[in-house]
Amino acid sequence: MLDAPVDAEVKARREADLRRAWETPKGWRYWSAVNNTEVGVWYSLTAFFFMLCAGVLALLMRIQLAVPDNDFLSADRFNQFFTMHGSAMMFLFAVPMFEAVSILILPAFLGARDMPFPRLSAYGYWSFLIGGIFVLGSILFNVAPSSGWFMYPPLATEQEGIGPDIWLLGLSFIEVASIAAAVELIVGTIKCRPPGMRINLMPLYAWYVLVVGVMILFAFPPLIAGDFLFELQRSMDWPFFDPDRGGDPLLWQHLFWIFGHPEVYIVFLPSIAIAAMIVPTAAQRPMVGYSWIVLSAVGVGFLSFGLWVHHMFTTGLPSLSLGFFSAASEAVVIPTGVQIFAFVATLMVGRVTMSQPMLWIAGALAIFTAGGLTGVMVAIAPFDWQVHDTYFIVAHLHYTLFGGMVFPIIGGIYYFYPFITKKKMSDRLSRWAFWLTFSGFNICFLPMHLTGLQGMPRRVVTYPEAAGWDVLNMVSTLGSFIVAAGILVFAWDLLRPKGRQPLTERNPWNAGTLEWSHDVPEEAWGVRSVPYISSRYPLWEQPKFLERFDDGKFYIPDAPEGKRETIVTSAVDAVPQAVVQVTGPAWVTLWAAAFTGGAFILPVFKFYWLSAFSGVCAVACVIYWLWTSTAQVPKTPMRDAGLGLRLPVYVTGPKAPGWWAVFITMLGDATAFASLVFGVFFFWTARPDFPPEGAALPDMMWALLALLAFVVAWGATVAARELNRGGRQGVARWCIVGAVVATLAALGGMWLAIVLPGLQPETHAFPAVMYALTVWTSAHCVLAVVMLLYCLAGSVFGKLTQLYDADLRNTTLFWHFMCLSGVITTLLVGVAPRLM
Ligand code: HEM
Ligand SMILES: [Cu+2]
Repeated sequence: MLDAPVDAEVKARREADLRRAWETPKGWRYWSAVNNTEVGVWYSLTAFFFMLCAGVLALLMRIQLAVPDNDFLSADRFNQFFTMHGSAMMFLFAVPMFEAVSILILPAFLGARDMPFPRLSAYGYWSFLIGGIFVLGSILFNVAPSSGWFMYPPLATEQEGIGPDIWLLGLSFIEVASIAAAVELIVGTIKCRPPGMRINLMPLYAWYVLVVGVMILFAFPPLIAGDFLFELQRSMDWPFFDPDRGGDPLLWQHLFWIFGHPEVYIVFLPSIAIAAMIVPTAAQRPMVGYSWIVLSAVGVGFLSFGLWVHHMFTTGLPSLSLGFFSAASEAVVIPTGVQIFAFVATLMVGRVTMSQPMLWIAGALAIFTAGGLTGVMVAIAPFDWQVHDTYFIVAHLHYTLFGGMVFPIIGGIYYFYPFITKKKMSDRLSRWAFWLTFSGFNICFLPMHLTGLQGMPRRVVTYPEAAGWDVLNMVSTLGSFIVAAGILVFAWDLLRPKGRQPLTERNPWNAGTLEWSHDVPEEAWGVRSVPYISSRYPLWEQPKFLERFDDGKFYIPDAPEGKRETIVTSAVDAVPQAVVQVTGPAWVTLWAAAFTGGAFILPVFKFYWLSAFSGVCAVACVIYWLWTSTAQVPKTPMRDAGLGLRLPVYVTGPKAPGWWAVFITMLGDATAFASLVFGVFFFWTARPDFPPEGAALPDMMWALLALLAFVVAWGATVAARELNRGGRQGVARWCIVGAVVATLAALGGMWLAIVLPGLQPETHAFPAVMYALTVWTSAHCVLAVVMLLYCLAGSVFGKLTQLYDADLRNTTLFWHFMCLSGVITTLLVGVAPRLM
């Protein structure tokens, strides 16, 4: 079948259909596009732009520090600058850049037509843009946050002005967008691989996407939970971090670093991923030690969650935990080393030819390794006591971040540029950019190790001449401008018009992985046909691959209904399961993002009602978007997928990408909740006055009634799913109504339990924590009601039927988590305080 010729007329017709289905909107409608190629490019360029902004702040700081007793910047400005520089680099550049690049190229790696939820990508992008402009823009109005990128209380809780609120709310908003993108990337890797691409044939990049996506999923929620508590303290004066009223600033440090340390690896692993694609191409041979690399990547991801305490070595922890976290911090060197050695081995056994991207990768390896070495030093607690909060740390963190992130990303851009534009970037400019950046970087940051050892603290606006740090600082400043020159050369090469430059040939680096099968840049359909994969480097190892691919001889080479479709396969073995529709262009994603932004941003200015209104509008937009896209009963249940395969066009339950998306989102959500629970146990064990002597305790009876109502609501939802599946839709609808009523009852019971006994959240951390748990779970109750009503409407209007029940199954899945957190909340509120 694969060798039979394809009729030219059929081929042309299929191509025309595909072209029509995947057409990019023209004119101003272009901005309603949702396809990964458009969104990915906007996303990457925006992240790059934010990086340049953060870089300008760095240069201004370096000017200030060039000479002693300088007054180029005021102290307050300087504080805003380093806070913004650090926060923007981490939240607006490092993480989003990875997600942006992945959205752009992952479908090509997987031979998919698009990401599974294109509108979600677009929503994530617009949220990122709005949030980023808001957070970064604050610097122009001189109101930016200024207490450092980790916002330690009490400094940040006491601070006047809206700076900390901008940080807490603006960045929470961006974190939500980051999680949305992570969900999309994880589901894409699990469910949208081409037939035959078993999990052990996945390109290494996809493995890293999976690992990093999962890390984002578990690392960001603790920070969101922390932000939530923090903002409650700032706006409502609930004293979570105030020791005078039973709070504890260390709780913030824990929550921040449970996020903050994995974050370092979230930033660094994607670069390894890029290197893992470039290295085999440069060596022209398959990667050595594929399984070892995968294992170590998973190992690093896992270990990185056990290290956070090494950022708190100076807070007076018991020496047992010092020893443990110190050892664990050293242990992470092993899996990191395995990956780097595998790369070096591949390069040694291959014949390395390619220079442009490889140069940057080599620079990255050198710089990152140097940063890793100082990391090993500061992981030893007594050494850290000496250099904590000095320029030694500034040097260390820039070596790891610059070497681990900026260099590989630039290398990756050189490598993938021809894939996106069919042009190459300039060899000559690349060399200039590299050597300027590389030498400038070392001139800037190498001396900082010394300034640090000589005692210069970080985050100081200036220093006296007598300290003797002036020469080293001047050198650093010169270096920073050399880096800037290098980055500018790179940016120029990236953005300069290349109209007259000839197109490159297809697969210019002679790579072996699937993404290079793309040929025609103007065709927006992604892949001409979804291939069958039987090797890790199909372009090297599968005979006649490109020919068959181009002729559309593999799966879904057409779009008979003019719809955008992609293939869904099973999670481990990539057995084809369905051809599903993906969503097309829409403005509603932009609106949804704008209203979500309103909900997060308006409270900064104390417009609480407007914010609530904006939140309602955001939910309305999302409902409209789902109602008009996924909630569609297909006309024909099966479709010819090519190669003699017939596949359903609708799947529900664990086969469906949507089910996975809910499951994964709920894992993240449960992690945020678990962080709040961690807070309860933290106070319980760390504070003798939790609850304080003679304090009012929540009412046990109402809490237990609420617990009961949660269980009933859960049972009714499960019953609705089963009855609907059994064809008894009428009863199923009543069950849904029952679930709604029970949820509202649970909501009421929870509030009565804390309001009736007269708990006052402003007085002490104990009632504040009880309130916080209740607020969190209440918000989920409201969401649960919305989801149930959505299902009810779907059932009434014929969008949710016996066979097409994905919405109800997803809602039930949500309810499993909801019920669990409801039960835990009511037990913690109603029962636990009596045991403390
Ligand atoms: C030319 C490039 C860069 C220069 C000259 C530079 C310079 C600086 C300076 C002067 C500080 C403040 C040090 C202090 O006062 O304590 C700083 C802090 C920081 N930088 Fe950079 N930086 C650069 C690139 C980056 C990159 C690429 C990243 C991350 C991807 C990054 C992340 C950070 C972080 C997280 C902080 C800590 C902020 C804080 O203390 O709150 N920097 N940098
Ligand atoms: Cu760390």
